[in-house]
Amino acid sequence: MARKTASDSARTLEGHRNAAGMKLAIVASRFNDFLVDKLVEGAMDAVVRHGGSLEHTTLAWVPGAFEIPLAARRMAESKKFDAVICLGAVVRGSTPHFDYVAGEAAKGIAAASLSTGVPVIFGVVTTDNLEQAIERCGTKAGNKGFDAAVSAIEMVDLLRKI
Ligand code: INI
Repeated sequence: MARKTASDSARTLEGHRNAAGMKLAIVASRFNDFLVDKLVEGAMDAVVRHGGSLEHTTLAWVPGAFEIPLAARRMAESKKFDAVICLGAVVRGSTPHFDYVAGEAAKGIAAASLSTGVPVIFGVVTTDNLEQAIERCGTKAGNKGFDAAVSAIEMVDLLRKI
């Protein structure tokens, strides 16, 4: 159902969350893999719950969040995928170079999306401490991997309508 707008006459575009037939890629970083594994599970759960298929989903592992952009960009450039979902966990407490790793991951993911025109979704958990990270990886604060996959599905459908 399209969102209501202030004007009845405005044409409103909104992506639907139906992943049937979509080819999705996930790029996941192994650093903090006890957290990232949960994000991957969440993303795959979202794909299946929204009508997608894991047979059409490709998972690529990279060493850390810093390496996500290059792999994500290569996957997006390949045009084999409708969207690329980037998953990682960067925890400030244990990362003196947190700002560099998290910042480069965020910038690189955005650049990959804009330069290829393929939705490349930011599902990297960046937190001050481990407790906050655990909360975002499938406990108190939901699962950011699930959320990232839903964003990917919605963006693929939206771009098809524009
Ligand atoms: N990579 C992460 O994904 N999360 C982190 O918390 C992290 N810490 O703590 O340093 C991290 N570092 C590795 C980095 O992403 C690169 O893999 C490494 O610097 C090699 O380029």
